[in-house]
Amino acid sequence: MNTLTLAFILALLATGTAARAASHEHEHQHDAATQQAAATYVGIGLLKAVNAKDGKVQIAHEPIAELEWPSMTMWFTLREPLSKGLKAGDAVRFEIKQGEKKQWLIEKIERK
Ligand SMILES: [Cu+2]
Repeated sequence: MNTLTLAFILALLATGTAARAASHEHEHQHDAATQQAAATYVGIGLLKAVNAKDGKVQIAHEPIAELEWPSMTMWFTLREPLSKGLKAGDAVRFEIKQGEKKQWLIEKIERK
């Protein structure tokens, strides 16, 4: 990848992230606080890709303050197969827990 391509991708990411963070900020903070005791964290994001074969989804998520995570795009492992109603491009709300191997598991995911 050359420098110009990289700069273009970074600019795209920054634009999308700022818009999403602004629109959902309040609801996100409220949800996260109520889930903290069970060590389950709530995230809001955009479903980017689905790998049904390996049971994984890629999500561009907003910051998750309790985990000190900035907004980013990453893969998560699904605890259960994804509901057929969900597809790439959907805005989602999800709950995650860290598994025994330190991997992040999605306990629950639904269209937002
Ligand atoms: Cu992340």
